[in-house]
Amino acid sequence: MYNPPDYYQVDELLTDEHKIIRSAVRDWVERAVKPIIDDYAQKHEYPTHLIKEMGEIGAFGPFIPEKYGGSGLDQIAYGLIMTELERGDSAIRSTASVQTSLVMYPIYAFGSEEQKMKYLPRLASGEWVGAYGLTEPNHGSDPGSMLTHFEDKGDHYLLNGSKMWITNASICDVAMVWAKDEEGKVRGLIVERGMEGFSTPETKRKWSLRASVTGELIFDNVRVPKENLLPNIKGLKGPLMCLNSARYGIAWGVLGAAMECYDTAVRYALERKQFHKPIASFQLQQKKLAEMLTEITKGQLLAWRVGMLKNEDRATPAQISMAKRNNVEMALKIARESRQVLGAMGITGDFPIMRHMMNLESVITYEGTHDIHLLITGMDITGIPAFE
Ligand code: TGC
Ligand code: FAD
Repeated sequence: MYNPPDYYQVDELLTDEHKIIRSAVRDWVERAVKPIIDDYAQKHEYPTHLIKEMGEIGAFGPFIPEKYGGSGLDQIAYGLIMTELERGDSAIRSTASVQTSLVMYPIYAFGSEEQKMKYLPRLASGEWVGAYGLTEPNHGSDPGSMLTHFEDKGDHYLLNGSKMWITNASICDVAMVWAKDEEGKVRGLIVERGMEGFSTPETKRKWSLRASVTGELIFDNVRVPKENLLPNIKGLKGPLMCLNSARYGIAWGVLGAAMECYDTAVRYALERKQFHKPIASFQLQQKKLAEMLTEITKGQLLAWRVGMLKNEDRATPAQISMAKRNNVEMALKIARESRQVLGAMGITGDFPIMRHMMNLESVITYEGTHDIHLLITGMDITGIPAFE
């Protein structure tokens, strides 16, 4: 039975509703994700059958109002759901992050009422899968230099360009695409599968997030209906506001990966004997476990506090960057240390550690690299942007 660490009784900071939601998602992950996920990762395949189930358990749009198919929950509930999903695999949490924070959120925050009614309920239920196109082949950390653009052709927009490294690209029904208008302003367009000139080749041979689909979004003279433009946002701050929400979810999500690795390492250390004793009795192994628990506890408190600030609409982008950066690095270090506790067994698919470790190599890069988040903190301290 999984017994997550809670060294500082962070549970006491949660409501009964939070605990019920967490427990329901945890049960689902235990039942539907954990038994199959290693096979899918080994095969480099995405378990598409889980998408509808994720919709059913409320993993899509938990903080979106019920009127639009969401659950109307707070940010702590969103975070707890992300933790449980990522305990299963970062690929599962990625799908929920993209759907919720990067596709539903911009439609909810910047879309027309017609757009909200058309897209949000279908995305919430998992009937439609969303993708988010910001990164381009030559513009990753610097999305403001994007080349994807559209022209006003009177009764429609004509979209050209390409996006790369896009989660769920080849299985998406709708893509939230950020492109420049004729004045060079970044705008959001909802592109639907089936629009002529829109293709989504898959990126293969990944060593990380192998149970997730990654690909390109290619726009070759795509005619996008005018009603698919998000009316209420202009400029790079639009896509960056979506990232605030997704980065926040990641700060919680990676706690799940870290806890799963820690839990595996503790159990193994207590059972595995060398030199006639459990390896847990050696100081070097205890140091690893003690440091892991310390870092998880700090990460929990960061995530919880930034969530409470977010509930009050007071969390700054820089505070969110700090939580994402700290917690992802913490989880990656814990995965690496846990792998060592298991010795050779740690490299096999019999344990979840190596899979988490490889996944976290993507998580530390996407949604803003580790370096970019450090520079965001640096800018917040000094007032001086050091990006260029
Ligand atoms: P800069 O000039 O600083 O800012 C442009 C405008 O945006 C505003 N702004 C923000 N607004 C809201 N939230 C934020 N976090 C914001 N950061 C900046 C800013 O105030 C300004 O507004 P205005 O009104 O003055 O125009 O922009 P810059 O071009 O210098 O870039 C800044 C930088 C480097 C921090 C930013 O571009 C950045 O964060 N780069 C990293 C890119 C990134 O994170 N990409 C992620 C792609 S999506 C993804 O990875 C999904 S993975 C999905 C999964 O599977 O889970
Ligand atoms: P680059 O920007 O080229 O950076 C390369 C290196 O240079 C990094 O170490 C970086 O930190 C460093 N660097 C860059 N600029 C600076 C600077 N100013 N100062 C110091 N160092 C710097 N994007 C989407 O839009 N949608 C998605 O759904 C999505 N899903 C993804 C899924 C996966 C599996 C992966 C791996 C990526 C995904 N991404 C997605 C893209 C991701 O957001 C980018 O990879 C990320 O923003 C970094 O861009 P880049 O890879 O082009 O690296």
